[in-house]
Amino acid sequence: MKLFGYWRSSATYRVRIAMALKRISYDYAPVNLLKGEQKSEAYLARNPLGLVPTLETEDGALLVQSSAIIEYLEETCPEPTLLPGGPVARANARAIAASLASEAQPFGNLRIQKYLKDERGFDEAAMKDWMNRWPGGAMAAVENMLARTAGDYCVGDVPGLADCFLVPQVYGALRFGVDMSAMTKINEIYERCLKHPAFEKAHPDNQPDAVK
Ligand SMILES: N[C@@H](CCC(=O)N[C@@H](CS)C(=O)NCC(=O)O)C(=O)O
Repeated sequence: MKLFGYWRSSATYRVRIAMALKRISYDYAPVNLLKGEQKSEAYLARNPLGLVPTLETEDGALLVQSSAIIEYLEETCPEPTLLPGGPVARANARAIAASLASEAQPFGNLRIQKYLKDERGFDEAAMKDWMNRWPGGAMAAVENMLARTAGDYCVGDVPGLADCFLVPQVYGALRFGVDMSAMTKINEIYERCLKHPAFEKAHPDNQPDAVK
């Protein structure tokens, strides 16, 4: 399989964590978002959304949207599973992942940042305020959900789907100055995940296209 992505992309990072947890090996094809390669004709032919990641499967299918890619991996490589036991725990894991994927990450995406800075004149302080209010606000809601679901990881004591979404979101939030000081459980899980070998392998700094 071949994963098209970018080292700092949170959506690519989710897929890398899932693949590392499942011990799936793959080739990596960097797409430089800062150079706009996601909008090139060649890349759009692979991913009509113009976003990373894209996963090319062994039989040549081109999969887009990190949630759909992770579901595909779960279906085709069920062990070790990313989902906790029991329908309620599974619903909670999916709810945390969905909250981060649809209510936090989109508001901090590169194209939104570019629009706010270039077309709306947002300076650094206004950007920080935006990041705290929108992605940060959604993360604060997830912190409250974790009070019901977390053990050592987001749902129970085994890392899984929700952690694949949480860790990249925290990585981005730290970059963009989101105040996470009151997000005790999120910080605790993040620190624990960083020490886990699969999360370490998937970390942006450990990717071939990482800029040191
Ligand atoms: N919902 C999509 C989000 C993908 C996404 O937003 N990717 C970002 C990087 S994290 C991207 O490609 N941004 C490029 C741009 O904004 O032009 C997914 O989960 O795959």
